[in-house]
Amino acid sequence: MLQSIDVGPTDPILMLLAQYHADPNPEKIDLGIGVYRDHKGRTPILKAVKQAEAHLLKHEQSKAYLGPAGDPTFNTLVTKLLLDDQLTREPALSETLCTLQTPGGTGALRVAGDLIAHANPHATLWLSNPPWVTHRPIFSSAGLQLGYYRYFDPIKRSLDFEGMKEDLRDAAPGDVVVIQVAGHNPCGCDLNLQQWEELSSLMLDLNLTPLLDLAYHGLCTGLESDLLGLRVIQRHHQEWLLTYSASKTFGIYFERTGALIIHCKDKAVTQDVRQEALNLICGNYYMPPGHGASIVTTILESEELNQQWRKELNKARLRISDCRKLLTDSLNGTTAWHYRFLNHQRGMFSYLGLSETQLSELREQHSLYIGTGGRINVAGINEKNVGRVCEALKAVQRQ
Ligand code: PLP
Ligand code: TYF
Repeated sequence: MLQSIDVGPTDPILMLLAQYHADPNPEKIDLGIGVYRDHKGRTPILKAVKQAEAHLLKHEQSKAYLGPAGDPTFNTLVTKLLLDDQLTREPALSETLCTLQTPGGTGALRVAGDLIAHANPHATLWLSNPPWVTHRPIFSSAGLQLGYYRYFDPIKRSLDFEGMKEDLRDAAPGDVVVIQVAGHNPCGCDLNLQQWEELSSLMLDLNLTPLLDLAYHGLCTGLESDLLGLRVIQRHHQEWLLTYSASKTFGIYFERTGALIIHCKDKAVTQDVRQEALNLICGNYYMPPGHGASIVTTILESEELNQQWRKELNKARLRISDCRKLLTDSLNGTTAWHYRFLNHQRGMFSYLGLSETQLSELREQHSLYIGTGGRINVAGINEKNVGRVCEALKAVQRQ
């Protein structure tokens, strides 16, 4: 039976990582997969995380099953971390909210996809063009039909907001729009306040539901300012979904920690949505893994660890922005291209807009590994490799 299996395409991020590992060149450079790196190219464990783990080792009482919603304390703390006080403080408002711990942001996206497909099997889910490459398989596996809205203008190399609005006018009532809240993967450009307001009223006019995806909280402009778009949606919309990844923000990638937060129009709908989400989770992974959520809970519950985590996160954010400046300064003047547009990009990624031919030449001739479309993990740039990165980019642009 299994010999007739139809093999789909491999995830391009993982494929790039495999090519990087197979490259024998000791000078190879990985600017592909989106993990934070320090100045030595390492992905360190935060001190706050180590201290939380030491605390857990001593005080954790049980590892009994948590249930499909995960740890209620984690869910409350994450909700408070992300949402406007007003929603979490007032019991009448919090009755329209439901938070579920999930296996990473990816798990939250998949549960959201299953829920949408269950609620409206005819819904089209709108993704940015270009999308985060993993959005496509996650939502297709949930059985959803996909649409794309323009997001990146390849000529101006910035957000194409007019194109985005124009394309979304083709959406049907009941469709869902996936919007990344901060640090767009792969483009590195986000909506400003006025654009969020405009987009919100467009979605209300067209009866579209926003699905906000937040994977780089605190790594773009700051813990509060990164939530700008979420605040706008919270203020104007009755129905929205938020998928949250703690992977980057707490540096706990393989612990698979995230959450799905859903806001519904009233208490009765919220109860039904929550119950159906739990049913869908039971038919899938049954319950999320516990350790990462225990780390986040321990950090957020302790004043001291909370401060330590905020300090470390801020340091990482500032380093990313220094790396972007280092790359831009080193590139400007060295090639026919002007790279100042990179300085307007935010978060872990910069997007160069490179062809497949250029990308394979970078890999084959220069051992430089860059993601689809020319997505660079900016945190992978350091004083030691920046010269070689610039030389390689210069070489492929001569063609
Ligand atoms: N959404 C976006 C835009 C991402 O870039 C990522 C990856 O980090 C995720 C969601 C999911 O992250 P994870 O499943 O590792 O928590
Ligand atoms: O885009 C990236 O490189 C990271 C890594 O399901 C990643 O977000 C890739 C796939 C995935 C989760 C994380």
